[in-house]
Amino acid sequence: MVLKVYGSDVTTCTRRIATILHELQVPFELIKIDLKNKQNKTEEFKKYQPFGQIPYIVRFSCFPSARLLVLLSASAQDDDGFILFETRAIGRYLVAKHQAGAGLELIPSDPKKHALFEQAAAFEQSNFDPAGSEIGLQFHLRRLGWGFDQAVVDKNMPLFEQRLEGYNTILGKTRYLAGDELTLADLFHLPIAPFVAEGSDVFEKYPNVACWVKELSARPSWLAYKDGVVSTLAY
Ligand SMILES: N[C@@H](CCC(=O)N[C@@H](CS)C(=O)NCC(=O)O)C(=O)O
Repeated sequence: MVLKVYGSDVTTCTRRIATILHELQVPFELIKIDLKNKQNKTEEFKKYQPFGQIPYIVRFSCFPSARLLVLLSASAQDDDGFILFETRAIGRYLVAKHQAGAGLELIPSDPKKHALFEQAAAFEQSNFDPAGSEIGLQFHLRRLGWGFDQAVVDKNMPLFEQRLEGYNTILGKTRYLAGDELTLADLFHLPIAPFVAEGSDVFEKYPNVACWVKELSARPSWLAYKDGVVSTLAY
């Protein structure tokens, strides 16, 4: 297997990576980490992810049987055995590596378009994710039967709605967050946006946002893993 994702079939972060891999049509093997038994907090795990969090990826440039030969040869690639964590960094790396082959431009090269992508990626992390992920996580936990805390939803909803006003303005001008083409910044909102939509009708108050969330939630890359991430060896 070329790319290994150390994560979980159910968690939000692993879904984000699986969705990006699907967009890029990059096969991957999911290595499940047992969060319930705190496998992610073992010293062995923390050798690869020092914060004890999932997911992280390990990339190999060829299949195991051929790996030694490649490592011994001049054709060994720099990123053979390359390990990376943090979903947004992983997403950027995967796109940089594979978007040309997939015929996509999820991170635009034109300087102005690139800057708009970075702007959207920054406001996803600072304006959408803090309250959105708290709310989305509660609905996700409820669906899994792992508990639900309405107080967390109530506490985060006012700030989230304030942020959605800004999103509604932006999406009133362009189809996506960084212009009229889909970028990785839009994909960073998966899986949180659909998880919020599953448990609440808050997006309906912001019609441009509702339309954008519906479109993202209908993408084959989201539908493929919305009920759980599985190893995908071929598309
Ligand atoms: N900012 C990190 C967050 C990683 C993260 O919080 N992962 C969660 C699962 S979605 C986790 O490992 N939780 C267990 C823990 O923090 O102990 C990323 O985007 O990769």
